[in-house]
Parts: sequence; structure tokens; C-alpha cells
Amino acid sequence: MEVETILFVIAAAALLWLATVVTMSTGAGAKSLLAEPGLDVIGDVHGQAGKLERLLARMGYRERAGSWSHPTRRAVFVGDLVDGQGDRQLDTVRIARAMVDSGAALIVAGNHEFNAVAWHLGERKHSDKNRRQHERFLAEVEEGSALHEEVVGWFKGLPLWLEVAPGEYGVASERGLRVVHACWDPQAQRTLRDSFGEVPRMSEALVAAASVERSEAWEAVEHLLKGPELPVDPPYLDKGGHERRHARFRWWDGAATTLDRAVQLPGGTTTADGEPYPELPATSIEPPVSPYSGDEPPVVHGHYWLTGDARSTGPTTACVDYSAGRGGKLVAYRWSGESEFDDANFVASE
Ligand SMILES: [Mn+2]
Repeated sequence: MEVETILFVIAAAALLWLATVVTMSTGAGAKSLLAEPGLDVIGDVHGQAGKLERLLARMGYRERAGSWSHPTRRAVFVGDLVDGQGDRQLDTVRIARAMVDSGAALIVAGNHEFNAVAWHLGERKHSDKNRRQHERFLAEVEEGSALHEEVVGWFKGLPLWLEVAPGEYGVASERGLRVVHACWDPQAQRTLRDSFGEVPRMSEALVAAASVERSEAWEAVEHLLKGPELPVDPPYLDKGGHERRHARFRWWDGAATTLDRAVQLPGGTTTADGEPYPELPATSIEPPVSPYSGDEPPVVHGHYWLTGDARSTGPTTACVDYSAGRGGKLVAYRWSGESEFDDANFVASE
């Protein structure tokens, strides 16, 4: 080989190496190298254990002796580990549970864990519609088995929300962090605290009380785990093809004071006749909860089946559900103590 050729090969190799280093220190790579303490809040997994493993690996978590962990950070699951289209329902529960048991993660309950407990207790109607929503989990766990009872038993210990104080878990911050599955609603939290203690968990007593439609506990759990809704007309078809007359309220949006702005309907929604859903009128509404104030601690939640690139919904509100249960990416927000969210801190499984 001629000297020029050798020099060219060396130069090309050096450039390639440099490019790799630069790539790793920008974009998603930089987030995977985070060494400071913090909480990585992971969206609704819905049985997609492969997406969860990829996301954890991307964030620098490693699996050792059957449990994933990070040298300086903790994961937080926003609930809805199960149901949906995922074909690794139990693997998802095992991964999350091992992390929670070893202190590598925290978790709050989702509406699908609530439904799983209510189904097992016989508090949720065993209708065809409800069975279809829950059938992948029931098939994997073998309905009525000892394993079914054991997994549901773990769900019963899950808290309904999480409030992280400044300095807690070694994360320096001015305001701390809040995590809830669907909606941060202080009124709903007060209602549940009155009957079920300072940090209510999804006990049999709570699930039984919250299964009585229109009861105070039912309404509180609806708000926290499913999100408050507003009446809409005409009715629309939900993702299961069922006609619905209530739609999700955009509680994170301080400007959501008129119906057109306050209602969150997924793209492509149709009326019962299959017509494109009409634009709603700009009539003023009675908000079912007070819109979240920017002066409060930042809050991360899941549940809303968002699509597209992950971004916060306000300075102090961020949703990490980007439809992993239905073909979307699994998303996390990597919080390191900031009082306002920064879109650069979202990471996705792919
Ligand atoms: Mn949900």
C-alpha cells in the first residue's frame, strides 16, 4: 500500500470515530449518558415488554440478577402496565415489579390495574366488552389461577399518585415532582384521603367503594385514573367502536375555557354514522377540575394516547403516553429536578 493510501485510511477511521463520539454526545445519546440523580418517568407500557427493555437500555439501565437498575437514577411507572395489544403482559409486570421491589423504580396505579383488581373481586361487570379489554392479560395469567391472585395482590398495593418532595430520592429541586396516571386533581385526592389515609393504595376497600357508580370515591378515581370528561353532542365512536357522549377534558390547558378548546378527541374521530366529527362550538364551559396552575410543582402523567413527537403540554405538565399500546413508541421524561419541563428530556424506545 502506498503511504498516501495508508494516511487516507487512518484519516477516514479517525473521522468515523469522531462522528460516533459527536453523535453519542448529542440527541438521544446524551440522555442515555445522564449520570446525575433523577427520576425517569415511563409511559403506559400496555404489555409491550420489548419496548420497555429497549427504552430502559437506551436510558442506561442494565439488567442484573433479574432486575433492571441505573447507577444514579430511578424509574417511575405511570401505570397501565397491562391490557392493550401487548403480547408480553406478564413480562411487563415482572420487570416493573422487580424494579419496584428492589428500589430501582416507583409506580402509581393506572385505570387498567384498577380494572384488573375490580374484575378479580367481581366488582367489574364480566361483560363481553370488559372481557375483550382485559383478555390478553387474562389469557397469560390464566384467569382464576394462583398467579392471577398473586399479580392482582401486587396491584392492590399500588398508590394512586406520587408526590416527590424537594431533595427526596437524592434529587435536588425547588418544587419536587408529581406523578399521577391521568389527572392531578386535589379535590379528588382530598376525598380519597378522608376515607383511605394520606397515601391511598388500591386496596379492596377502595376498589369496592370506587366501583359504585356516581359515588364520591368513584368520581375521585375517575378523575385521577381516567381523567375528567365533558358532555359532547353529537355522540362519537371511541376506539372500541362504542358510542360515547362524554369526551376527555384538557385539564393541563389553562386556556381550555370553551368547548372547542377544552375537549380532547383523537384524530379521525367520527360520529355514530361514521361521518367526520364536526368542530365543536366555542361555547364557554364549566371546567370539571381547575386547570393546572403554572405555579405548582411539575406533574407527569400518562393515559391520553398522544401521537407524534413527545413534547410537554405546558411548562409544568407533561404526558408520557405516546400510544405504545397501539403501535406507538414508549416514551419517558427524564427529570433531574427542573421546575419547568424541557422537551429535550423526553426519550423514546425507538
Ligand atoms: Mn390509562
